[in-house]
Amino acid sequence: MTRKGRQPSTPQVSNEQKKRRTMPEQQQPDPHVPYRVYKMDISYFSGKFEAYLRYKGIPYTPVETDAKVFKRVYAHTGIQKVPAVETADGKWLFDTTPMIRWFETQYPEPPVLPSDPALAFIALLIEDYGDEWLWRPAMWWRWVPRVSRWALGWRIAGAIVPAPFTRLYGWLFGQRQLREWVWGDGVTHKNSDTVRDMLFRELAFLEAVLSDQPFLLGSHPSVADFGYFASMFRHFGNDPDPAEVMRRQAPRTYEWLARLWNLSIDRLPPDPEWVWPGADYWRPLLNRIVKDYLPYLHQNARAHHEGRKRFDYQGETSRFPKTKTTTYRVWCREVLQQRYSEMPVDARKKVDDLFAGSGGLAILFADGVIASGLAGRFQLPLDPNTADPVKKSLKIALFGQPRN
Ligand SMILES: N[C@@H](CCC(=O)N[C@@H](CS)C(=O)NCC(=O)O)C(=O)O
Repeated sequence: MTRKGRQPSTPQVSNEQKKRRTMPEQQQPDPHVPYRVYKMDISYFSGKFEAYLRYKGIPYTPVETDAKVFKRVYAHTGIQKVPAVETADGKWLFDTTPMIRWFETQYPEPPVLPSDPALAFIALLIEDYGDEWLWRPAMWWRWVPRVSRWALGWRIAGAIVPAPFTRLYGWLFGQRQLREWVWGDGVTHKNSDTVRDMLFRELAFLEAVLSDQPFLLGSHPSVADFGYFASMFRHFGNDPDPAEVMRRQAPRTYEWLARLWNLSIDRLPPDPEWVWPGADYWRPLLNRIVKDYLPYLHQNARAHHEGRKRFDYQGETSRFPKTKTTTYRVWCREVLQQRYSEMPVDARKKVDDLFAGSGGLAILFADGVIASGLAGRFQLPLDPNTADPVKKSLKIALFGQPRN
């Protein structure tokens, strides 16, 4: 694998799909096409986003990110993170959740949100849970086992620095990840096994739901699938230790990863058949959302509001002392509150009734709306005239930008 050798320029869609997606009925040429997608091939969120684009048949050219590309992404989006998108007419997009939202406005078929507003809200909530709550165990499984830390550190280093420095940089990067996301972020020797075991609970849930239907909410993938896909595809289904766990304990999940990655809509029934998450095997996940994830979002938002850089998270099944306060996740909570409030009354009632069995959704609104101050930042596409080209600090240039 050479540093600059992996920049395929072929759009990742068949000609048939291209025709279908790029020539909608309106006959207008799409000024945004083709998209350049800056990504890293072992990255959690790049995997999520590419799976989405592939399923929708949206033509794009993947560009593997190296130090130079990171610099460009930073200058245009203000954050050194992938995936990011540059459109053919020079617009920029970043962050998978608002990007998917924007792409849905451009390419509505097939929709990745169920038509029932109650189920659509649940899909968005699961997407967010997958994105944010599964990040910690994904970091644990990638960076705590030494084989994985060395292999992945080296792999990432190969994309960023020239050959003589890859081992050293890979080692430093592994240490940075442990400090930022594991031992420096509320994982201790006492709760380390709990974080490791979060994977087993997710696999048990996925195996149950996938034995009944091909995708989490029925016959077609929804944003709930893409949210879960992030950790499952590029981390748990890929890294040396959890990939073997998955192959042994969760073969249906392993199969779902390939199914989603290789999906084209011609192979699906014409009309989606969405399934309400009422079966018993959903309860453990609904409990985790209500008793762990939403309390985490609430406590994080409070800490943000009170100007605390760290807080002691306490949920039903876990405790993360001195975890870092994350402004981005204050924004995630705001978005969920907004989506909930946008639902018609009967849809809200349906959602409330479902979550009542887990203790109810009141926690989503505890202390009301706590503003992140980030709302304007995620209006996509970014406006090239108002976005200041951002200058990088030396710290970001040397150590990257782990936090949003
Ligand atoms: N919320 C963002 C997260 C993007 C993100 O965290 N990307 C990681 C790779 S998966 C990254 O670029 N990290 C750069 C770094 O750690 O320096 C999204 O949904 O796109």
